[in-house]
Amino acid sequence: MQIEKYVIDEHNHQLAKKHQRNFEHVAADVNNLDNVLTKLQAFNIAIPSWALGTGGTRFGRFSGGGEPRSLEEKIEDVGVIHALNRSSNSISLHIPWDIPDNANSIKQLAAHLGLHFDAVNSNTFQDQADAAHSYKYGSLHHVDKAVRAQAIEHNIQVINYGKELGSKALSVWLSDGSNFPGQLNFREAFQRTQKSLQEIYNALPNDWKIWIEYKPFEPNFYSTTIGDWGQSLLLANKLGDKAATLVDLGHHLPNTNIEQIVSLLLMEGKLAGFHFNDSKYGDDDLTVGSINPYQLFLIFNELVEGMDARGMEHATSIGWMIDASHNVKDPIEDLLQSVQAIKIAYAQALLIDTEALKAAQQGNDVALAQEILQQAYRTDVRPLIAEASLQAGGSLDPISAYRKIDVRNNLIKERGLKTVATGL
Ligand code: LRH
Ligand code: MN
Ligand code: MN
Repeated sequence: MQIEKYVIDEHNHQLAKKHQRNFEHVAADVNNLDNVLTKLQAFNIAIPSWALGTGGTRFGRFSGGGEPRSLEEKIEDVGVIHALNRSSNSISLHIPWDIPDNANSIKQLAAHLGLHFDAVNSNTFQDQADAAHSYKYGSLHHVDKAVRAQAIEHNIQVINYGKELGSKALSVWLSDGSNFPGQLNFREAFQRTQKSLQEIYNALPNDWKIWIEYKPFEPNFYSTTIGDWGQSLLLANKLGDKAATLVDLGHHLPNTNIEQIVSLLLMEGKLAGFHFNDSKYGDDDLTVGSINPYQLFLIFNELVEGMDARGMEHATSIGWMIDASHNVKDPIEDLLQSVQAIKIAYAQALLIDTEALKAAQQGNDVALAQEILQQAYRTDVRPLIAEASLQAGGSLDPISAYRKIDVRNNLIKERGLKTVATGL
């Protein structure tokens, strides 16, 4: 299914008057309006191929109908998202959940929809049917060299798939860890991981990056071999310039100050990018901004400030990606909401009066510093995002357009009610 531009235009037309009123009201107080609109239009967030079907839990899975049955159909779904919001121009593949055997035709289909391929993700946290060795006790940190070699080989194969698709980064998340004290020698496990990663690093093309994701728990509940940003950064520093740390918002213990981590990784030139999601308890993978939008805003405050300080291009200097999926909402609506939440936080951060904030910090005027941040956070920036989307040829209100066009029922007609996409 493909959404024609005139359908979006028609829907925009119905919303135009109200939008104009709202937009003029907010725009009147924004003195860097052109800059904000230009930056919003340049900003894109990659969609994970594994989030286009209804997510499962270990207790069950309830398919929503019309789920993509193939990689081609997943790409079409991302095409729908991008046509509506003009901010989702790439897809991130998880291999072997998606195997791009026919790279040329896959690439063509994506290009036809205005899409390209973001980071490719390897998977050594599940055993594959034809694999010689099991990852039950880990992959890159495994005590058995043969298991490590299999996991290294898989990562190199993922790089090769990515090369054919035009990706520029390999994203590595390991579930390696231990469930019980005594199970592992921490130092040796870390050293084996480093050696294995070094071999993968050596296979990276010159213009590629390796993004090292950390996570403190799950599926292991005593230790994780790359458990936090310190351990990831340690590895990235040992590996070299092409390695950096990937921040998945759900991969922190409760109340962690993620924005401070972001600030320091940026300072070190070691922030690879993000897996955006939200959570209340752990790695809940809930829709971005659905639980703690203020934290998201504070992260974007650090991003905008830190990137500007280092002269970095916001849209292209790091990887922007969603890693959210769950089991009750229409996945496309969920992803539209996630992208919207990210753009809202970004736009609010762009509105911060940075000079005034700096002065308040220098003068230790704590109350004023808080006022300045919250002035931006409490601004309803949705009309600015709608305007940026309109100017880029997208929808003023992607979710209401999606419903009006009745995309899901059309997908169910096309694909059937009982389809299950590959993924978690
Ligand atoms: C691990 C993780 C990692 C995986 C994805 C499916 O929790 O965040 O990024 O690749 O989930
Ligand atoms: Mn992740
Ligand atoms: Mn996760």
